Amino acid sequence: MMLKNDLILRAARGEQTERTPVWLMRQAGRILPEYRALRALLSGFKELVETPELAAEVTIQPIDALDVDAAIIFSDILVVPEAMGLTYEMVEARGPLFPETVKSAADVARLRVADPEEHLGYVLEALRVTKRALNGRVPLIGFAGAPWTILAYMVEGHGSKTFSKARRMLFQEPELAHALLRKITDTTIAYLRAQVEAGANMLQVFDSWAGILNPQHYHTFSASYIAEICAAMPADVPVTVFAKGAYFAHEDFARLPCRTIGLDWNEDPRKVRPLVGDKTLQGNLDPCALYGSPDQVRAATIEMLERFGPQRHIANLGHGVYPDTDPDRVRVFIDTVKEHSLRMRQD
Ligand code: 1CP
Repeated sequence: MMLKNDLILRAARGEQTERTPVWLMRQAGRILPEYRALRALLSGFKELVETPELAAEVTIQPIDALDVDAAIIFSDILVVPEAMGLTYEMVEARGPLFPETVKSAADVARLRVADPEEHLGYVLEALRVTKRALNGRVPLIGFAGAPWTILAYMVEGHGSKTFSKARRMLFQEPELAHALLRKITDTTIAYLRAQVEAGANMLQVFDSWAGILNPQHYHTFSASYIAEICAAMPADVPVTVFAKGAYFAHEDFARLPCRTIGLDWNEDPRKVRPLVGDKTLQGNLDPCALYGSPDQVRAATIEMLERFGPQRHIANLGHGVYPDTDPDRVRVFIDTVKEHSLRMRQD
């Protein structure tokens, strides 16, 4: 299947593009009325994630509604711990909850390295259905959580500001942490490779809790495993690593065998560029900028584009779009990227 729009793939590979590609983290979800309408008919989040036709439908909604340059498969990073044997619940308006957590070597021993077709077949089927329905309109992004971020949920059991149980394990029982990270990494490598076979054109690794580690721990317990994952991917599939808050880890980023580094809104791309070689950068508008007036959104977007420069940039927010954002402001953001990035190439 020939892609009609491959801007994001070319930008990720570092090739020249005629304008800057744009998509939004969490573009499929509660910002869209068509998502909320479908969601209201269902028992919950998991039904949506586990029904391939429905997951495909909400994956494509932002392509129709927002005209973004990529689709990201509708799923969650927490399907991986579940496939390994640790079931999650998605508590309405609160977030994920693991009734059982990992506390001991026996707990780690009980977990399996998941088989993608057997334990995550519903995600792979959603990718196949989405791919067919997209009919080459835009590339499809597959994703997984970084092993450290997955460990954080498996040990803590739910979201947390500090994830102090998980960080405590790194200090008290580093060997146990490594044993768990090993199993998560092996599962994730097989899972992401299977996503590519099922139709993903590029991949993103979300290390949402990178920023709470000290630099040594980040290097040892997170970046090293992400590097292994990137190295195990097919050479023609660009990988983006988004490690939120890891402004201390630019040297680790530079060495990662991935094409693109995602930046959150605390980072200045002008400072990061010279530190990461020829990698492409993704990001990084503050999601709160979208609460401004249309003129304010336009101005903030233009300022962001100028900081990144015209090439080797994939425009996005610095984290997921907040659910109460007005889709019309999102459209202003997207249209401004398209118009202004053309203009940047003319003068
Ligand atoms: O019913 C709902 O609408 C629940 C909200 C929701 C949604 C829409 C959750 C619960 N997950 C998702 C989908 C999701 N999760 C996507 C979909 C594709 C997209 O449009 O982008 C993606 C990429 C994720 C990835 C994800 N899940 C991350 C990494 C990215 C990030 O935001 O940092 C994390 C940390 C999660 C865990 C998770 N799932 C859901 C929530 C509320 C959370 C965060 C919990 C916490 O604060 O710790």
